Order: sequence, then structure tokens, then C-alpha cells
Amino acid sequence: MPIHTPDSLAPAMDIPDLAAKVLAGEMKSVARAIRLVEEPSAASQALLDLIWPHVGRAQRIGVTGPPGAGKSTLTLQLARRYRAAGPGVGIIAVDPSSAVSGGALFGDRLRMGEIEMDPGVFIRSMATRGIGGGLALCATEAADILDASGKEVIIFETVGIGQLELDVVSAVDTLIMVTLPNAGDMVQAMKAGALEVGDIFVVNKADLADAALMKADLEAVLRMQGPSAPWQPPVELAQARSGIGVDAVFAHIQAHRSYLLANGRIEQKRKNWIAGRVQKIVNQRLIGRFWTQDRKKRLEDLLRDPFSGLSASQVASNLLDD
Ligand SMILES: Nc1nc2c(ncn2[C@@H]2O[C@H](COP(=O)(O)OP(=O)(O)O)[C@@H](O)[C@H]2O)c(=O)[nH]1
Ligand SMILES: [Mg+2]
Repeated sequence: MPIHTPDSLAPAMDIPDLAAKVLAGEMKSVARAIRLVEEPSAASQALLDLIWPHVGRAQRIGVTGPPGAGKSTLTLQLARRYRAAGPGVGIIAVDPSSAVSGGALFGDRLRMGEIEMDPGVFIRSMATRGIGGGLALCATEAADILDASGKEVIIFETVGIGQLELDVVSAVDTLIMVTLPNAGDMVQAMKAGALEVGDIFVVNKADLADAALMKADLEAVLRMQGPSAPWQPPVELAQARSGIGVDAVFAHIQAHRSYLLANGRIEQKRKNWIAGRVQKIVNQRLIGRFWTQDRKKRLEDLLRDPFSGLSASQVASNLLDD
């Protein structure tokens, strides 16, 4: 993997000055800071260290679900709802698939134009960037920057329920799973993991047939899942495009927030995701340290005659034990 060192190429950046401007809420500097952390370096690390004491005030929300379910539409509607109540909103869309198709993450630009023009809303797509440093880690670091800059609400939009998405959404306070009527094996797929992590379920496109059926299916599965759990995930019908049901989803998010704020649940949740991040960073650094030129060369030597000598596991032991 190529190691990017923008510091060595770009003119020296005044990191304490950039950090101060981020903390002052200067959005140009916030955008610059996010670009910086998309390529991990000593400078990006210094910036993240400087802002850390100011991180942790924002409410973090995840919106996930299959492509086309209406996640972007709902995200922008929620942003609009929060803006009406006052808070500044940061949106981070993590969608590797759109890098391939080149598709617009926020498709209905005309309809949503007004919210995108709002200076109180900062939207960042991480479809193609930050892959070198780990997309999930980048997304959470970008959220830290928005958090430190004073944005009170941060919404992550991610597709699907793969490992990347789980990495992103394990660092949110409240996770919204968006699905649609007649999603075929959606309930089936959700049983495979999504049901356990979702805090709020939204059956979007309730203007289409069978939405109520989908809602009933989900509720039945959820009831079996955790009949005595202290938080019972609600299932809400919505029509994000026309704004129907958005207020109800908003109310569920706030109810979940109150639930988390009671009994110190939120501290525990955040401790867990910070611990997860520490592990991820340690893993990355250990891997970086391990794969020296010497070891890469030895690996090549050991594999000169790949199928007649040591097995892959033996080669690994050989490298690890020296
Ligand atoms: N019929 C219907 N279409 C919707 C609704 N909400 C969003 N859409 C449309 O569904 C398409 C995909 O929405 P989008 O938010 O981009 O989905 P995403 O891929 O999950 O982010 C867009 O054309 C939206 O206008 C809805 O409630 N009903
Ligand atoms: Mg989208």
C-alpha cells in the first residue's frame, strides 16, 4: 500500500492555526481539516490531537440501508428538521459504491437545494477519498472535526450492513435502519445482523404497496429478538420524499437520546467506540511497523517455490517468530 505523505509535498501547514480556526467554527478550515485527515500523516495526527478535548458534544446518528431506500432523502429531511430546531448539522456520506458509478450521493439536488445551501449544514461525501487510511476511521475523524467545530448533530449515511458500514455505525449514538416495502429478502438479510444494531427502523416509500406488511414483519422479528430489552426499537412508516413521517423519526431519535442519557448509557457506548478506534489504530500501526522492506523481501524469498515448501501458515509463523 503506498504511503502518502502530503506533508513532504505541500507547503508547511500551520496546524495549531488550523486547529484554532476549526474550533472557531470556520467552515473553510473545517473542510481543509477534513481533507487533511483523509490522508493520514503526522500533521493530520497533530490536528486530531489538538482538537480532541473539544470532541464529544455532538449527537451522532447513523442512517443505513440498501441503495435506493431513501437514505439520502431522509438524511436531508432530518437535517432540515434539526435546522428548524436550531442545531448545526454535519453530514458524512460513506458510499464506496458511488465511487464506481460516479452517481450523485444526494440525487434529488433540486428538491433538496435549499438545505444544501444552508451554511449551517456541512455535507461531505467520502466515496472516493480516505481509502488509504481506512474509510471508517476517516469518517469518524471527519466527524470529530465537525464535532469540535461546534456542529451539534452529525449524521452518517452508509450503504448496507457490511463490515465497513458496521465500523462506521458502531461509532454512533443512534442507528437508523432504512428499508422499503417489498424489499424481498430484506428482512432475511437484516436478521443476519442488522436487527441487533438498529435502534430505529424506517420503512420508507410507504406510498408504495405493502408498506404496512413490511412494518408488521419487522415488528414481529424485532419482538422475537429482544422481548425484554430496555430499548424496543420502533418501526416507523415514512415517505421521505414528501416529508411524511420525518417528524415521527425525529421524535424517535430524541427519545433514544433521552434513553441513552439516562443511567450513563451514552458514556458506556462512547467508551466502547473509542476503545474500538484505539484498537484499529494500534492494528494499523503494528501492521505498518511489521512490513519492513526486509520482511517483504523475506516473504518473497520464502515463497520462491510456493507449493513445495512451507504452507502459508508456516511462512507467517516464520516471519512473526524471527
Ligand atoms: N416513492 C417514493 N420515492 C422516494 C421516497 N423517498 C425517496 N424516494 C426516491 O427514491 C430514490 C432514491 O432515494 P435516495 O435518498 O437517493 O436513496 P439512497 O440510495 O438510499 O440514499 C430517489 O429518487 C428519491 O426521490 C418516498 O417516500 N417514496
Ligand atoms: Mg444515498
